[in-house]
Amino acid sequence: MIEKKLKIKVHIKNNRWADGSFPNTPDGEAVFTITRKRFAEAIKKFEGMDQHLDTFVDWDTDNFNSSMADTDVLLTWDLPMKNLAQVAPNLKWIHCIGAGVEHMLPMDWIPNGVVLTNNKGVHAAKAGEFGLMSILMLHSHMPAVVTNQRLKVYDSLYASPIAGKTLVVIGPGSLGGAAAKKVQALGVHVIGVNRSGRGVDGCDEVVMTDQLDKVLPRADYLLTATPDTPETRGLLNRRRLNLMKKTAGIVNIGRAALIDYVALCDKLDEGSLRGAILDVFDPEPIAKSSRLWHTKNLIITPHISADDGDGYVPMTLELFLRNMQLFLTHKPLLNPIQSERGY
Ligand code: OXD
Repeated sequence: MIEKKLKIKVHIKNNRWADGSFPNTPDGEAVFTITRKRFAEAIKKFEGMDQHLDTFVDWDTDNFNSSMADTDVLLTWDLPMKNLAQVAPNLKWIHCIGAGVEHMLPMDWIPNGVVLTNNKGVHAAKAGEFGLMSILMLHSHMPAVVTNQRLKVYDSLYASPIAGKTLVVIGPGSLGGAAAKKVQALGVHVIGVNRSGRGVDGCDEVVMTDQLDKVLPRADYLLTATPDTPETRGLLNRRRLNLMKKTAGIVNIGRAALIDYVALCDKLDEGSLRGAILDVFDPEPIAKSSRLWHTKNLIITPHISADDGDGYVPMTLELFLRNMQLFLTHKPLLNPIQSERGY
């Protein structure tokens, strides 16, 4: 039961697209914008909720300071963090419309008593399909086929069904776990790598991160789906990439900082990996001068692996409003970020 109380002011901060920002394309802006219409559509499923909310839809920081003065809840990708307690003295909860919150690190700016939540779960279905597609593409030599096509090379690259191969997933959480389940269903042996070593659906084995060196040489395929934190940054360095089979393929749908892309490009160019499919970069968009564009057996996808083009905002709002029910009834929120961990 939602108890009767004064209205909760929700400030929705949308971002106009801009290079080097989020979103960084006009298409991205269309996918991620929370319009008044989309909000009204989503709230229909939550009977009586609208009478508790006073919602202000904004762009960038057009009205940020004036509106945040009496805002209780902020729904956004990012925000000006400086002096937040003074700018928004009533603020109690910030929901980030992304899964990754590395742009908010370090989280020493969060005022006492303010909870930060993220969009975990919204990406799973799309990431699962994209992960499965990418592993099958690597298995069928598609990065090499595309490279050959550019070079007008007609080379027959055969592959058998994938059953019996081994996939290592670094970060078998919401995104990586969804991909693991789909790939495992094809008879692939899946090894998860996470901080705790605790079992995960879709993984036949799970090892702790400190066992990574032991499992990398077993990987026919490697899928990485980690947040960008001090612990994950640079984890897949040149030394570790060198532990992998020459025939192995790599997919990254998490964050670029996990992998040494220079070392990866070296290995791809010299033919000591089967191929790679990378969806995340730093910076995004990739500079026109980047070596990535012409690296052999590399397929670039522009950060589209986990974002459902039609469903992203409806799913985000469904999660946000479910959380709002908890907020209104003073219950713990879903997806709280642990600021010291950074995810
Ligand atoms: C996210 C992403 O963090 O799509 O939401 O990368």
